Amino acid sequence: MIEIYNITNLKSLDELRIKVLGKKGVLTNEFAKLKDLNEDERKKVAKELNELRDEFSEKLNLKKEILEKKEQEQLLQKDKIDVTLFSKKVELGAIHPVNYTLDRIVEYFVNMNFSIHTGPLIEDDFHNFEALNLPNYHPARDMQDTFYFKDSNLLRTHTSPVQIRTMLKQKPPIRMISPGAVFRRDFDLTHTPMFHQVEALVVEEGDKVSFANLKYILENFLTYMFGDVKVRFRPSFFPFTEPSAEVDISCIFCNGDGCRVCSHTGWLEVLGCGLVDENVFKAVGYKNVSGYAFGLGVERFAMLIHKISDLRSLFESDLRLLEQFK
Ligand code: 2NL
Repeated sequence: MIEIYNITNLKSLDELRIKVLGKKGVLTNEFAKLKDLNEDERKKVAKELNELRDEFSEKLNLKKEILEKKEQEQLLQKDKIDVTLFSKKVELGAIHPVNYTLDRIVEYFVNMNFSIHTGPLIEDDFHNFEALNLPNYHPARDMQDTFYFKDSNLLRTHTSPVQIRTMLKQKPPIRMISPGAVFRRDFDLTHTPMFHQVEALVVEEGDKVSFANLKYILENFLTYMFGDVKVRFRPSFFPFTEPSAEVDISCIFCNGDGCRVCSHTGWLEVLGCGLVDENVFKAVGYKNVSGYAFGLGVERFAMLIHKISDLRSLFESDLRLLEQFK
């Protein structure tokens, strides 16, 4: 009985229980000896033993309750948290404005049921120039504008080769965009040797695709990107489209009144577009089809959307710029 008082944990208490009441326990042993006694003695001893057992069990259960309570308290103490403590500061990252803009552009076209295609950054003359109706003597092929490797390979100057590759692999209808990095030998206030482009291409059999389709999707897209702006189409020229147009939006800085950003014209040029030139379809073996295409610079869109004045700040990984986009 005394032993119970000294026990400090549940495991030892259970060991004591087995030692006394278990199969080979001391008390169990005494009960077994009863059968060797005569009737009178047996009654007397059995009564004593029963009392002893009941008392022991009672004390045991009482101690068990106390120990269980104690262990639970210890556990709670161990897991205790101080809710008034200051938590460690978690540094939040920010999405780069170019990525944010690219995500929004892609989101629009995915919603419009365009599929996304990507392709190699290192291209050959056929996919980057020849198939796009850029003949050998075209100035865009100049070493001045294009990064060439020792062989005839080059860094793609636009993402159009991705559309060429897709048209060579698939038959119309085609409804795709090709986002990605492009490279040009240009480095000044408004040009970086690497920038990002998104081009779109829609091709259908027959004469289903018209300039009206192109105009609709671009007006809708530009409103999605820039809000309530006016959109205008100016006749232009690209070797891979005919007719071609450049697209302006009313200046988002001065609302079309004229300011430094829009060179006091009230308009900002945002992309180039047109109906796909017959020669491009010829180069990929398409006959009796119609289609539209357009291309835009992601950095330029990002600068307009976020009102960033210096293109180079998009490439400097300066945290002071990025922290503004958390
Ligand atoms: C611009 C103009 C443009 C295209 C890209 C294209 C692609 C194929 C066929 C025909 Cl496969 N056209 N792409 C068409 C018109 C304009 O980009 O100013 N980009 C920044």
